[in-house]
Amino acid sequence: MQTHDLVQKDSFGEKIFEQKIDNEIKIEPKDWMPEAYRKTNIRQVSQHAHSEIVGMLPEGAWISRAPSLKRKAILIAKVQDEAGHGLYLYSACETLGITREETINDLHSGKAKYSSIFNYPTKTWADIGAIGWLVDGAAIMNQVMLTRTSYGPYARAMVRICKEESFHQRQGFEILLMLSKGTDEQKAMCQDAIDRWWWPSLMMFGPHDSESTNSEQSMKWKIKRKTNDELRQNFVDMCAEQVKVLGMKIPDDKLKWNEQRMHYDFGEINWDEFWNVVKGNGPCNKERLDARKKAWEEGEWVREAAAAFAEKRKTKQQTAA
Ligand code: BYC
Repeated sequence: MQTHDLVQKDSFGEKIFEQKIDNEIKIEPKDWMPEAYRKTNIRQVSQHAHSEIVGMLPEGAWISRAPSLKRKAILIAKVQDEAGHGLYLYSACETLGITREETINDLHSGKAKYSSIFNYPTKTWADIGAIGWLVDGAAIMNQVMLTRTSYGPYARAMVRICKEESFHQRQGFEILLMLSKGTDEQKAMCQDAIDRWWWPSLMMFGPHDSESTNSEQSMKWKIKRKTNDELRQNFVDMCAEQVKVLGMKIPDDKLKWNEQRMHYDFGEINWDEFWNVVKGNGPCNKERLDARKKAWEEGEWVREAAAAFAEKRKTKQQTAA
């Protein structure tokens, strides 16, 4: 094929791509798509998958210390759900032409990011409640818009994930509600967890729109449907009301209802802390990555056994046919 044929084919493909984006038709794996669109999706979907898998660690640490059998069973189910989310997302990512191994290598080498939130420690049982209420709450706020993202496999994965995240958020809120009605010590534990998780949860939405390098293009391509600041504001508005039910306080002196804006005003995030964590220097970054690398190495024999079994089954089926 001549170079000009390729250019013509690309410009035809681009026209169809743009029409689909304009008309809210999903882009599917075999459709033509601009290379930068593919790369942006690989970046976002793989980082999202890594976040789900790394996100199992802070809560996983409390499975053996859950205060009752019922709490243990719920927490195990929740952590397993996160593993499932990671798997749907790694699979969605593979449809963009990258292998699972490549994405995982990028996580282990530090090339790919994962959500800053999972680099904080879980110090008490109340942290499990705060993660459910605030972290899963922030995640849903972001992910509901992603059910309408323009890349089909990502959008479809998000539908199921959102249903599960909604259960996660409620179970977290219920843990805090129980503690908030408990002894003075339990109430203090509840407030302490909210104090430590509030600001990192606001950081989950990413930098201000003015500092967000990817937002403008991702909004044009309808990968993102709302900006980082819009979603963060929606989250603050929601939590500022929910915290009243708990009888607890959000650790922000500037949090105040603004009648004109019809939104809550709130204080400034410590962006130095955010970027420090994103660059790998948060309280648990090293611990989290070491845990993931160890799990990958220790799981090698399982992957090899599964591949050998699949090969054996294929040969058997071919021989039978
Ligand atoms: N942490 O241009 P921007 C869960 C990076 S897990 C680390 O605004 P974008 C759960 C960003 O990647 C849910 N890095 O980026 C699991 C970019 O760097 P690169 C996780 C961050 O992509 C277990 C740079 O900063 N959710 O639910 O347009 C238990 C500039 O940012 C962060 C998702 O992953 C951060 N917080 O917007 C419980 C949702 N923020 O990549 C719960 C999917 C920004 O150019 N992702 N950066 O090197 C997204 O919606 C978007 O990627 C973001 C950022 C809103 C996060």
